[in-house]
Amino acid sequence: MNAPFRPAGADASALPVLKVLIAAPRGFCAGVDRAIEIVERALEKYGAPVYVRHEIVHNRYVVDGLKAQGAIFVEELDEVPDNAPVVFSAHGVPKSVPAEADRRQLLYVDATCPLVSKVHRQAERQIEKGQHIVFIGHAGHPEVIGTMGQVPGGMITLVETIEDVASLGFGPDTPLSFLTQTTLSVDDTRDIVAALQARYPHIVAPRAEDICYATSNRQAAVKKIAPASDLVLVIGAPNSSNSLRLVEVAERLGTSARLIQRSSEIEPEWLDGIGTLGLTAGASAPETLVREVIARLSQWRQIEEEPVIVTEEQMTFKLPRQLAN
Ligand code: 2E6
Ligand code: F3S
Repeated sequence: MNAPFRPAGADASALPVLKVLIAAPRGFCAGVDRAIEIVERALEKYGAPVYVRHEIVHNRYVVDGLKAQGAIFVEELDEVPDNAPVVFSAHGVPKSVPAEADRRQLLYVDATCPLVSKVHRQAERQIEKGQHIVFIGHAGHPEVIGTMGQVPGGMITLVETIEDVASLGFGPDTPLSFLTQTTLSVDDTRDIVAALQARYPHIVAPRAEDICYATSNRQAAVKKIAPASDLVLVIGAPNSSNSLRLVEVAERLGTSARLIQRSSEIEPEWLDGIGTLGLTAGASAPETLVREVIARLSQWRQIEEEPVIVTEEQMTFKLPRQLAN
């Protein structure tokens, strides 16, 4: 049965109720806020065009907004002309990238999230101490490429799963440490770390958890809304690691979940038989897209929004010196 449709201005109370459990925290984290502000300030200070190496954050709406202001997005530095400023994305870059920028005397600004940079510094320290690093992350993700590129090849080994841990070939005397990507599943990572510690009891853990506060808070909020929801919608991009993890969290609790980039993807049939909908947004998805989803849902249903707050976030990060005031 197709959901009734409400033309603009018609009486919403005639429509069936849809309770929307809206997760908090959701959406932008401090690292994303900072990265976007870096591009905007670079445009103000240097004028357009400003080049950005990789999507500044994994969100098309954000990227299109910055393109409209004069940003040009590229994947590699060889696409940046010699006299143009370039910003490195929030996900971080291998050491070879600033080295190449220095060699070419490019003006660059690094928008790597400070919590990713912290992992980079830990990697350097662990290598200085003579430890081989086992890095837990998703192959091919730009943050993984960036973090693995902080240390010489052959000194860091990627594992994605417990099965990867079982096939590691280190002897019992190899000095080992581990680090992780910032946007992993909290639950999967706990299991992978346990498998590593079981095989290599001497492996050195990071000083503090590498999974960032925003990732773990957004997962905790989905754990709260999913059991009470008939369907969870996650606003985020298919290449956004932290957003994909939110879909997984809901599904593992037995609730169907869909990743959407924009409200226009929502089909009215998705609401058939749905009384309670969970709604959240990945760390790179702006709040305006959440409001857009609520507006679309209200074409078919009388929306009763209920915020579900697991914690309040206060984190902010300073801008790089080049762009601070
Ligand atoms: C940088 C590091 C972590 O795919 P991922 O979740 O890493 O990235 P975005 O851009 O979706 O989220 C923000 C971010 C930036 N997270
Ligand atoms: Fe940084 Fe975590 Fe956001 S690593 S960019 S605070 S998702």
